[in-house]
Amino acid sequence: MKNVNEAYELAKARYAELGVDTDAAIAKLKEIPLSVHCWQGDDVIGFDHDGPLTGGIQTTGNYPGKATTPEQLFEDYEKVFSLAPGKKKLNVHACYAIFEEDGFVDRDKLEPRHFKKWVELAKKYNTGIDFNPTFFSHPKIKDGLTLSSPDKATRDFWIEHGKACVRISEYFAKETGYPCVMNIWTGDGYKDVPADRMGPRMRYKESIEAILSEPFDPKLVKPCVESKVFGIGVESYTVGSAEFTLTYAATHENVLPLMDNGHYHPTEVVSDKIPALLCYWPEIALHITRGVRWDSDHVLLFDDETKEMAKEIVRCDALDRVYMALDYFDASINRVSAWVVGIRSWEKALLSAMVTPNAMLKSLQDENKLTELMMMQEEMKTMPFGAVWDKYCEECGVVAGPAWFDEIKKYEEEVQLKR
Ligand code: RNT
Ligand code: ZN
Repeated sequence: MKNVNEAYELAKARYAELGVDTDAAIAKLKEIPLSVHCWQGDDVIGFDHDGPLTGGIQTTGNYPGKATTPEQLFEDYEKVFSLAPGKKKLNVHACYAIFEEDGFVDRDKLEPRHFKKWVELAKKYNTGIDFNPTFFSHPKIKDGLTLSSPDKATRDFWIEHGKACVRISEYFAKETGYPCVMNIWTGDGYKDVPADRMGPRMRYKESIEAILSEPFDPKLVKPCVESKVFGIGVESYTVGSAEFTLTYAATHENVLPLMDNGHYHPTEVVSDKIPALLCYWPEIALHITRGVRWDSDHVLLFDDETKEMAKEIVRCDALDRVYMALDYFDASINRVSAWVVGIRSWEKALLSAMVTPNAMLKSLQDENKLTELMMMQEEMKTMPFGAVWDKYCEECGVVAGPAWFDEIKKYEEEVQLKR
């Protein structure tokens, strides 16, 4: 892009007037890892089954060119990494196990060797891997339930899956040198009014305890529990509700709460929950998504709530205490472009938060100068942020401005549409 440096120098001077060091912000953001979900590439299907996506989550759309093999997914992932700036980590679901000559094993028997290729990809990018046991899209889900099922054999199968994932998570951490955030989410629940709400929760609690009785080094493996308010076909009752998971994490050593911002009632905002949890938790985890009217997992955009979440992480000085992961899936548009737009949106949100004069705004609040605070917050919205963003992209070696989409068009024509 033309004039990136000239525009940046002007912008830098404007920000300097407010006491903001844009060079420092750019340098810092380059070091902040963002966990990039592999499941945007193939509509949350994976490689271990032929069946549909189940468990209360859904993708909509059938844009051509979906990755259906590990090779294709890796190819797409690499394209994404070349078009989105910043330090990325891989985020893999257990259903993305890669079975080679020695063949298929079920989820309770998964071993590190089934993820060897993922480790090779991570090493290529000198990064780590986050991991997720997959408690959906599988015949052993009985009547919509996994870890909370009244059937012991069903629970045991899924507990064994969880334990296998703890071992794989530790393998990832040891191989890559980066801790592995291992997130437990199940879609367990009921479509209609249940007769017993506590029973499934007690069983869920015991099952998670059984999974995490598998020995692990808490410096290497960071287990999380993710809450949810409802799912498709599971509207009346969700076993892993917000209160359940937050209390589980609070009462069990070495377990973190994970908030997905699609998983609350529509007027609740995770931007307000982040600083609440940071008052108590040394570390928390996030799934960053965009819900449109429900937990629709639309592609993340640089919108107001996205910016507000990033602002909270930055102004609480918590960039090293919050594990940030993307979690959305759109099958109605080019999937690689969807991936890139979401990553770029979160990186923009973080950079924009980092060039906000947070200390000055805080002191206006503390001095009760609320008229001036409102005015300043509005003025900030028209600062020349775009010039700082373009500079960040160029420094990261990715295309600034919309020209990155030329690459998508080329890739779609030459690779995706030939699949
Ligand atoms: C579902 C949860 C969960 C999944 C992924 C695929 O509502 O958000 O995190 O999206 O595990
Ligand atoms: Zn999620």
